[in-house]
Amino acid sequence: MTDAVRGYLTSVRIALAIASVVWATVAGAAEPWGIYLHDNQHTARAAIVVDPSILDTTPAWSAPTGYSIPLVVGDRVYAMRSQGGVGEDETQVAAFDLVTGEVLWEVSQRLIFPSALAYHDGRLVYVAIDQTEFEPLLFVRDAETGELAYSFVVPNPLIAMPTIHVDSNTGEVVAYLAGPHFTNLGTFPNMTAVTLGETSASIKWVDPMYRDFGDTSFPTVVGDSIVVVGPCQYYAYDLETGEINPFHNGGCSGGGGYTVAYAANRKPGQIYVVTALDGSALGDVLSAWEYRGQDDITFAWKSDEVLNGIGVAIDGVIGALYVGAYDRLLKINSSGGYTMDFADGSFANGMVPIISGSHVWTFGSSGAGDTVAYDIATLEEVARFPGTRGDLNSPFGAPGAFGFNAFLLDHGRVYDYPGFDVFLGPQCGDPVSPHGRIGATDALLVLNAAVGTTACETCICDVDSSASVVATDALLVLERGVGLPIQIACPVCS
Ligand SMILES: [Ca+2]
Repeated sequence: MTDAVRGYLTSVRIALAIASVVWATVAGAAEPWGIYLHDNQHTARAAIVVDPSILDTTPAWSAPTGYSIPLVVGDRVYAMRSQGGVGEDETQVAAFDLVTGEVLWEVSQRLIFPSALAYHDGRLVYVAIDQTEFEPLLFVRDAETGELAYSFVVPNPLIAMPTIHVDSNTGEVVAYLAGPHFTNLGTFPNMTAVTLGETSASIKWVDPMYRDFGDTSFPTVVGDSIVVVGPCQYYAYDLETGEINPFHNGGCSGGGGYTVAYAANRKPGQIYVVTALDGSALGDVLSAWEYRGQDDITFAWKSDEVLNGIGVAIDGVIGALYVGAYDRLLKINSSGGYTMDFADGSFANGMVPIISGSHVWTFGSSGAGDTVAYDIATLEEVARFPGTRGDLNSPFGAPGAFGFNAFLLDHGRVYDYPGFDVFLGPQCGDPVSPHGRIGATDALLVLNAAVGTTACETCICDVDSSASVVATDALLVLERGVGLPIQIACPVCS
């Protein structure tokens, strides 16, 4: 390497170092998948578009055994490995690099039955029984460093997943915790609202009464309410006061629970419930409820299909609903509840499809099955990826989560099961498969893009964020590919 080239590269690196401050900000602004099913309405629909046909069909990396329910925020993945009730085992919480799988931080705790993680505003929140004090605690952890911000004693320990909601008027941040009333450990409130502060928390309200839902109904934010359901028994709580509206009583009772989805963009908004409507029902059905306020929730329609899914995905464009029914994936009209179309297949019990762009993703039924992506309009199969959670009995039924040109296949929250797999498409400086690895073929493609013989988006090939793809980009990719510690960062895709 000549002195002139070396000097040039040094100046490029200085420019990169300055610019990386800006890029870090931009990357953090990308729309996250910060909670199971993407959002507090549990639409199961990503805001970013991931095209399954451009992803490698072998994983770029896989998380260690037991890591499940991955959350994606920018270029990071957060996940937990639950001790799953195994007394001598510990629980781990970790942050991974989305592209390389590098563990950025990992902490171990002695916990009993931890909830899944929820990400909110730079923090991770979860609930578990502390094995030392034997107290139910809510933990708030800094997502950047993994440091514990604080813990707080809560009245109900067996939470599957907290829902973190910000009051749009006051800015108050509240965690809603749903759990079973009667348990082997004692009797607990079904629902608690906890206000989360910077350095401590406080109880906002508690519903001390017995209700017919358990920990498997993850609280869904519906307008000014929080909605949870058990078989035949549907409830809305006032977000602010905890006042309850048992808006449907189908005559049966028991625990358990299902997670409802909410279409907030409809007028009026519509709640979708997949469970028994009444004691005479042969199986779970999909019903829709119009929401005009905490005290005004009315039945709209029900589908006649018998389902084996536990939730729906809502298509944001035409409002169609996607749900599993044993050997069919159903596309259901959200205005009348009739079946518009279906795809044949063998779908996992308790599946919740997820949507990104114009594709709907599903789990196959057996452990040896695949995760399959369908075109949302035609229900034609587009791509399949090896692996599925199968028919395991778990309230977490979604195939996974999405990041930038990335799909994270979740094998389910089951003790000792494989960790999630990460399937990647083109990344910054990494236009050519295999993705997650930068090599000479990547540099060659960037060079071809620089001289105009092939096309490459700036978010993949403009690795110094100069707003154009030139020979310098190819050189930087080549240096990175041979192992030099070159920092590369591309502008965000338009
Ligand atoms: Ca590559």
